[in-house]
Amino acid sequence: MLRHDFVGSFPRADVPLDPSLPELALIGRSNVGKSSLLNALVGQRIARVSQTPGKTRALNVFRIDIRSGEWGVVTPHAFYLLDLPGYGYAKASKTDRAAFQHLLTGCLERARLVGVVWLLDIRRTPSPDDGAMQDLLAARQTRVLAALTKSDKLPRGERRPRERTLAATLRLDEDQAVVTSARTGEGVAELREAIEELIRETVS
Ligand SMILES: Nc1nc2c(ncn2[C@@H]2O[C@H](COP(=O)(O)OP(=O)(O)OP(=O)(O)O)[C@@H](O)[C@H]2O)c(=O)[nH]1
Ligand SMILES: [Mg+2]
Repeated sequence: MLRHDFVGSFPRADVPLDPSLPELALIGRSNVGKSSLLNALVGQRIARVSQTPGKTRALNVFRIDIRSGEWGVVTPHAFYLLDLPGYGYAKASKTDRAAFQHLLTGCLERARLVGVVWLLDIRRTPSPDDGAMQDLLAARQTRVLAALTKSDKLPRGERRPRERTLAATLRLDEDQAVVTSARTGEGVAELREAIEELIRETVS
């Protein structure tokens, strides 16, 4: 991913984006590291990060231009990356939680959404909210890349076994899951490639 632009911050999921391009959403519990991973993917701090859950409060849209050169041929692909509020933040007000949920489910219905990057903290057992998200994604047959975040907080030797356990719990293929850390950069290139592959598949 080379070029990126901040398109805007929107309170509603049905905002029209012009030009129309494939879209990919970052979803996961509050504080799981969505905005941090977005920054790691593009290699720059474009999304706001905070220690306090509930930082991202709107649909933030970034336009990404991929340029992959093979055999001297440069193929440009562009898509929108959608950074969303997290789910499951217990301390958020009831109104906020309902609004965030509405935004999230609305985004899953966007006509040009090609899939989601679903973030799960590698150290944690999936929460009931994660389970509800899993059901929603399955019902909608949304394509999922799972990013297991904050791997730097787990000793190296425990990462693969934990990846296998989580993939089994969430009924994901192991090639759908990537161990990542926004802090050390582990898995970021691999995730970037998986995203680019998904975008390429949908536009070709
Ligand atoms: N150690 C470690 N901390 C991380 C990593 N990624 C994010 N964090 C920290 O986790 C906290 C939350 O990160 P955010 O990127 O704001 O999380 P978010 O999912 O966007 O949160 P909301 O917008 O509130 O839903 C911040 O304190 C980050 O510094 C990581 O890979 N390793
Ligand atoms: Mg955020």
